This record gives sequence, C-alpha cells and structure tokens, in this order.
Amino acid sequence: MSTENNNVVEQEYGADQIQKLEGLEAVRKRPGMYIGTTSSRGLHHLVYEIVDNAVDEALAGYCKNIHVFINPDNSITVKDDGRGIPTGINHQTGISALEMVFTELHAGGKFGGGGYKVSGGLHGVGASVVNALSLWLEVEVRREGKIFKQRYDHGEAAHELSVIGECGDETGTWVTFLPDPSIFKETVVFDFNTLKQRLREMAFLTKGLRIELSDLREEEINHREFHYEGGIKEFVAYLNQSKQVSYDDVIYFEGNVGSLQVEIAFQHNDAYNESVYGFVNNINTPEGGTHIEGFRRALTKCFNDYGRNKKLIKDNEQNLTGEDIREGMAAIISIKIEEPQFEGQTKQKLGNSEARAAVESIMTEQLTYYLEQNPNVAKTICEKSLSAQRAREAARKARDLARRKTALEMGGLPGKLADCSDRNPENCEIYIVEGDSAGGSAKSARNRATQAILPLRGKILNVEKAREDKVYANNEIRSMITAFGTGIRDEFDITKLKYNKIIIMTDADVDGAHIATLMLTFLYRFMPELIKQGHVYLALPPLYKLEKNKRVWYAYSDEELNQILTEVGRDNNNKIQRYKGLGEMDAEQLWETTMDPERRTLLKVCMDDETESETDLTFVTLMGDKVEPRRAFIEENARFVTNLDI
Ligand code: 28G
Repeated sequence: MSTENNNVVEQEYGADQIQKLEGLEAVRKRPGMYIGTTSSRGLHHLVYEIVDNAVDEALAGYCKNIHVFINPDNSITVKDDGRGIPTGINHQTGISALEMVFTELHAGGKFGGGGYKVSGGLHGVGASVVNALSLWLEVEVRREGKIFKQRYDHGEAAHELSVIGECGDETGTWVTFLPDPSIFKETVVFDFNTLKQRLREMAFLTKGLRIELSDLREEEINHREFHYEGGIKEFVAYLNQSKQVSYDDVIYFEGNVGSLQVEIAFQHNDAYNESVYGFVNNINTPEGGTHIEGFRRALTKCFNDYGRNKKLIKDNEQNLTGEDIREGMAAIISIKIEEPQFEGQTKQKLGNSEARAAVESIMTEQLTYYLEQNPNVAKTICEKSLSAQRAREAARKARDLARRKTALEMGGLPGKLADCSDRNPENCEIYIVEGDSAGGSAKSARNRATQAILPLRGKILNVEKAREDKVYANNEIRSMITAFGTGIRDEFDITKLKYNKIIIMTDADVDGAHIATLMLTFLYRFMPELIKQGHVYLALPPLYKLEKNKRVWYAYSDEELNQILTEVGRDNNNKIQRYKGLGEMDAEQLWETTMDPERRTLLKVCMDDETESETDLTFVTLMGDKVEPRRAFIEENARFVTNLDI
C-alpha cells in the first residue's frame, strides 16, 4: 500500500477524533461493567477484545493473518499483519494515536461515531480495557518502515512511544499482555480449548482470514490453524460433519442493504433438531432477535409459495410451519450492522427492525431464485418438511397420551421413584441412578429427608436420533419428566422444579460416561434451563478402595491411588479393590464416597453460551452416527468424556 493512501486514511481517522471519556481507574474499580465478569470467562474475553481489533482490520481489507500465542508465563501475544495502529502525535494532547488507543476508554471510534468499525457488540470495549486489567502490556507496531514499541504497567505508559528498529515494507500490530491476578482472582490460566473454539468461530465468520493459535506452555507446542475460504458455508458443513446430509449443497446467500451486510448459509441433515445460530458483528445471539425473525419469515413463505406453486403441497394439505421446514436444519445467519441494539434479559437479542427487513428481503429474493434453479433440492426439502408436519401431528397425540397416561398410572409420580420427605425444593436433590441394583443401594444409603432416588434401567433413549413421539413414549424419559415437575420445552417452568440438584450417578467407566452423556443430551435438548441455571451435577464415584490395617481409603483417579500408596507404603498389607461399577459398593460405602453431602465430590455441568454452536456439536458428535468424528472428538476432548467439561 502506498504512503499516499495512508495519509488519506490518517486524515479521516485523525487522532483528534478520539474521545476522552474517563480514566482507566474506573475499569479497574468495576471490571464487571466492562467485561461482564472477572471469572475465567472474563479472562478469556481479554483475548477476544484484542483479536477483535485485528479482525476489524481484516474486515477493513488489510489484515490476512492473525496469530495468537499463549506464552509460557500465561501472557498472551496477538500478532496481525494489518496496517499497524497509527503512531502519529495528536497535536492537542501531544500523545500518539496509539497511546490513546491503549489508555483512553472508548477510543478508536467504536462508540465515538468515528466510522471506523462495524463491530462492538456486547463487550466491545477495546484495547484500553485490556490494558487497564493487565499487570503489563507491550505493543509493537510495524509501519512506514519503522518498528515502534511502547510498554504499559498497570495501564500507564512506562515510557514514550519509541522507534526500536526498521522493518522494510512489513506492517502489522503485535500486542502482548499479562492479566492482573488481583483482578482475575479465580484464575489467570488460559484454556487452550476455550480459545480454540472461539477463534475457530471467528475464522468461520470472516472468510479468507487465517487465525492461528499456539500454546507455548508445554515442551510440545500445541498448534491449531483456522482458515476458511468458504466462511459460514464451511461453518454449516462443520456443524453437519457427523450427520448424514439431505442434499450436497450448502445453500449460501449474501447481500447488503445500505451499510448492513447479511450472510446466510444452511443445509438440512437427517436428524430432527434445528441448529440455527445468529451472529451480529461476529458475536452470537443465543436469544435470537430480528435477524433470525427475518430469516424464518422468508424461509416459511418461500417454501409454502414454492410447494403450492409446484403442487408439492396438495390443496387439501395444511401450510408448512416454520418448525416443519427447520427440522434437521443447520444454519448460520451472520450480519454486520453499524449500531446494534441489544435487548432481552441478558442483552443478547438483536432489536434493530432494519435487520429483520434486510435479512427477509435478501433471503426471499435469493431463495426464490435458488429453488427455481435447483428443483431437486427444493423437492427434497419440501418432502422432508411434509414428513416433519405429519410427525409433528403424531408427536402431539403421543404427548397428550403420555401426559394422561403418566398422570393416571402413577398418581403423578413414577413408580420407581423413592421420593424424599422434605417438600422445600431448596433442600432437595434427586439422584438419577444407572441400573436397578445400584438404585437399591442408593435407596438404602440415602438421607430420606432430602435425597430422592430414581433408578433407570440401562441405556436411555438417544434423543439425537429419535423424533419427539418416540421420546415421549420412552419410559425412562417419562419418569424423569414426571419426577422433576417442570415440564419440557415450551411448557418448561423452572419454578415447578422439585429438586435443587439433579445428580446423575453412573458407573465410572466408558459405559457409565455414555449413559451420563445420553441423560445430559436429553436435558440439554428438552430442559436446557436446568443446565444453564446450574441445577445439573454428575456424581463422582471412586475407582479404588484401599484397605490396610483396618483402615480404608478411596481413590477417585489412578494418580490419587498412587499418591495414597506412596503415603501409606507399598507393601503386602495393601488390599486394593477396583470398583467396576456402583453395584459393587454396599449402601454404606456408596453413602461415604458418593452421596454424603459432607464428603462427596459433585461435578457441576456448565454450558458456555459464548460458543453455543460448539456445545451443540459436542452432543451431536458424541451421539451421532458417524464413528470417525466421534473418535476424533473423544481424543481431542478426553477431559469431556471423563468429566464432561465441568
Ligand atoms: C495484534 C493485536 C490486535 C489494529 C489497526 C489499524 C488501524 C487502526 C488498528 O486504526 C483507528 C485511527 C487513528 C485513532 C487505521 C491503520 C487506519 C489506517 C489503522 C490490532 C483511531 C484505529 N491505518 N490495526 N487501528 N485509529 N490491530 N491488533 O489492534 O486515530 S488496531
């Protein structure tokens, strides 16, 4: 790029435009106001803030590569090959544009109407916030043939911006920072997988951009690279990777209405769930909003018009509902909008009405054309939707029947449930136990006042592979629904929950993990609020019992067993028992190790809605048909399979 061009841009985005709003002290005093939370999640947010700025430079058309390093000291380095942050001195303030970016809140035009970026969603607060919350931060800029560098301690410049070398025609920005442990009290340790998932998502959402992640903390460097020329088209293919797809094409549309940019990609698979994810300025919107509404409206209208027109929907048949058409659909709707308005409880729902209109018109126009051009795909989707319509009718009947039957048969409660006597849900917990024999031990072991036991026989239905009517017909699932009291899906009501803790207790082996996953899958699909609000736990039964000289120890892992053996001495008096299942423990042992609130360990099941599509994929991959992705998943997320990402 020529210097001339640079000068023009410098004028337009002069350092004068930066608004001085308040000092970084405010950020350190109330970090939550700027990054939402100072938990591990907030810590990772720091990285996304810096990467966001590099992605903006990519969206502006200048940056092609971003590389994120987790350094051995848990500091983070982000490098981009964009134009480099401008280094010129602002004549009013006497400090460089770069320093203003890192020291003044709301600098950079994100909120100041400088017109530089379209991003800035929930926490788009920028480099100055990251700087304020770091022990130190160093920035290096390559620009106009020179390498500039500046360091900040606790957010304050340690020295003036200085030239430390030359770089020829290389350009770009490097930022390294170390989060302040007195602010991130929970942890300052970065998680490779968390960063990996979000960076992959960012790469999908910015086609052509290459994002690399390197973890330098271990001798063996962990490295991943994400680069998708097809952007969200490849995102949809990724979501469908472990499924049978209904047709080969990933359908893709893009267009603009004024400055508002719209991208849509979708493809159906042979499963029954809808996986439609919306993004606004690269931030996902779990609560949906106007962009999703526009997509749905256009989808429903186009397919009904097409189906009627081509006589695929007969005159005596009802219109397809949106739900029918979206059964088994994976979709990404990604829009870029200058001033997003977020609404709803968690401010994650897009409110701009112009987004609805834009998505609807682009989708209607291009889908109508696509269906005319691709009659085979159009017919496949119409027929699939009609079959969903028939199944929906059958499911409604099954659901009504199931509801009446359970109420009649069991006087409202499943027969196998050993309920607790306390009627205050706050005090109560329910153990869902694999197998009748373990269920028996659990019933005698429990605290009858506060602990209910629901034994389930063997494997429960895999809801990823069954339509709703089958789900309601399944006894184990019906028992759970009745026991919890909340109802499911649209009728779900958390205030009716009878137990504060729902504890899944399965054998500590592969089969047990599989059964636990099946149960979690059911909860995730039918009662996700239980997981989101932290009511779901996994019990952690011991793997070993060690007896020596009439004393007893329990070990919950191989390492722990080794540790205990080292302490007590490795000799012939050790009697070690490896538990193959819960059934091998008597009631007293089960109580001591796994059920006594004073001594047990519970794993809380969490859901990170920041990378919602990945949570979805976790279940789909674990429960899907294809063996290869499942194996790859298990290898990559060994942690998840043993303790399910708690
Ligand atoms: C590596 C980690 C994070 C960035 C740029 C490039 C420009 C820029 C960034 O300008 C707006 C303009 C001057 C203050 C823009 C360069 C125009 C011309 C840029 C990054 C406000 C910001 N030349 N690259 N910011 N300025 N990369 N990577 O942060 O007045 S931030």
